[in-house]
Amino acid sequence: MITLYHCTAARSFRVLWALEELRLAYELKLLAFPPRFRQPDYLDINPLGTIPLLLDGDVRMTESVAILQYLASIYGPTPLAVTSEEAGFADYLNFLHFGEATLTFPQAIYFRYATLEAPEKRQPQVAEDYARWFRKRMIGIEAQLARQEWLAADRFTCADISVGYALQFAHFLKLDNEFSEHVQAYAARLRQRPAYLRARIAEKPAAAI
Ligand SMILES: N[C@@H](CCC(=O)N[C@@H](CS)C(=O)NCC(=O)O)C(=O)O
Repeated sequence: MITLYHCTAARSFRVLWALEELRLAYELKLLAFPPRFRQPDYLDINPLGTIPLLLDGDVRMTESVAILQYLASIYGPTPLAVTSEEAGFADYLNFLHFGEATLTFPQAIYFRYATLEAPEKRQPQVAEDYARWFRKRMIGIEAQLARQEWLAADRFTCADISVGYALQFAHFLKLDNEFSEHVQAYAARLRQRPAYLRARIAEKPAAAI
């Protein structure tokens, strides 16, 4: 049985969404955010203190995008992955990682210094710089989405889950006010997916380990 440690609306949502797209059975362990402070016993299971944590037999993984690749490889074949034989393979890899490394990274810094820290430790200038950084990096998907419905291989894939989470996080942080028309339409398409909606329902209960 797959076990996913998750906090509502955190990066682990990528994994939850993929589990629902793949229709896999899983146990969801919902934690209070940030777990390192609010659930210190979690550090016994994951010394990094971060989520996601995925357990699958002897497998133990902590990187959301790597987990998407793992699930699609181990529980595929699935159209969620693009193979090296397909024309969209390079786009697939690029956007898969763009979602986390280029889009979510500056959002996380913004979140920390605008919201998460205690008021006396907030850094408005740092927050503003990283908000700007995030907005500028959106150019990396705008051109692609002006030409096509999905980021790679003319179908919904894990690359869309990776970037889709960043767009959802942007909405949560109110960093989505300058999204282009194409990006807004893309975000709306993502939100209509049945697996996305199931994942949103699954993360609702405020349970804790
Ligand atoms: N690159 C990792 C980042 C994991 C990460 O930093 N997760 C955040 C939540 S979105 C977290 O656990 N933050 C709480 C903390 O660092 O204490 C991934 O994509 O999974």
